[in-house]
Amino acid sequence: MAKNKFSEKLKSLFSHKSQFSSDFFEDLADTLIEGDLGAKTAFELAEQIEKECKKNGATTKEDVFVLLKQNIRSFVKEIKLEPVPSKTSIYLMLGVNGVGKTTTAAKIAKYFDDKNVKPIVLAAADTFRAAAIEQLVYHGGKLNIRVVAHQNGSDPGAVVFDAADAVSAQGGGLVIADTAGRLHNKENLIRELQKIDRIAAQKASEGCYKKILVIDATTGQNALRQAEVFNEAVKIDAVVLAKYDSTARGGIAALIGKELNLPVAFVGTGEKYDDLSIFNADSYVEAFIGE
Ligand SMILES: Nc1nc2c(ncn2[C@@H]2O[C@H](COP(=O)(O)OP(=O)(O)O)[C@@H](O)[C@H]2O)c(=O)[nH]1
Ligand SMILES: [Mg+2]
Repeated sequence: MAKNKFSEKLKSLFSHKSQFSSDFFEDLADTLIEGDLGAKTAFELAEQIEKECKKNGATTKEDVFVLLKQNIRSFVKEIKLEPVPSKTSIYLMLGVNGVGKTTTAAKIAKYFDDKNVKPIVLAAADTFRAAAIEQLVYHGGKLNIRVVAHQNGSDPGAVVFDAADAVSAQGGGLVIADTAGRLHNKENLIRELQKIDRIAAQKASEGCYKKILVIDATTGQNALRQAEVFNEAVKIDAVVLAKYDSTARGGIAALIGKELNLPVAFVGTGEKYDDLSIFNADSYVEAFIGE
């Protein structure tokens, strides 16, 4: 994460307040909003902690901090993605334009390639722009990973179909499919995604189709709204928190966990292929809140 201004703000709040008056809990809510927890969750959380403090007779800063940490930790969900050997896994990368889908698709391909998952095929199912196909072909070339691509403007479902056949023909493997991130309106998105979704569900082995939503950690509340829309359109299995290196807040992982029950699988920490980490809820909370 970028220099963590949020945990510093929190630290300063705790160090300036000598007493835990209702004033303190209002300031705490404001601080939590600045950390990207959203107004609703921030106020609920501050209220909850105030209640727990009274109930448990928590009086010291340490007590209150522990309660805050426990509460936030209870929101955060993690998930481990693991392709099953000899099965056809399909990971469909979803998200609006510019969040980091294509880059993340390449990073995840490299991550599993390093773990010896074979074969891996990148599917250029963002057929809306020629540049998107070229971008994925470029990454595939750099990483020495096969890319299945059709012509610009072609049917994205057919790309996923062919990519799945390519791995199935070799006895199973992993397809990572990039998609277009158009989000003019919900109905359109649902229609566009439903066809790909149907094909992927049909072609993947049982339980091996995962819909992965990429969100941009710097966009705060927008990311929650995007997650809501995509989750409604096709049920999301896992989230990747891209551009985590560029945010000083980062509460979005806790927020989508609390509001939508969505777990995070990976965190993007830069623009290079290796700038991808497995999401760990405990470490995340440590980094977000501080110690
Ligand atoms: N700093 C940083 N930049 C990222 C990360 N992931 C993606 N990007 C950058 O975000 C921009 C958009 O990424 P792209 O993959 O094209 O987004 P897409 O439109 O969703 O496919 C590119 O300049 C990427 O290099 C990340 O984890 N950290
Ligand atoms: Mg893209």
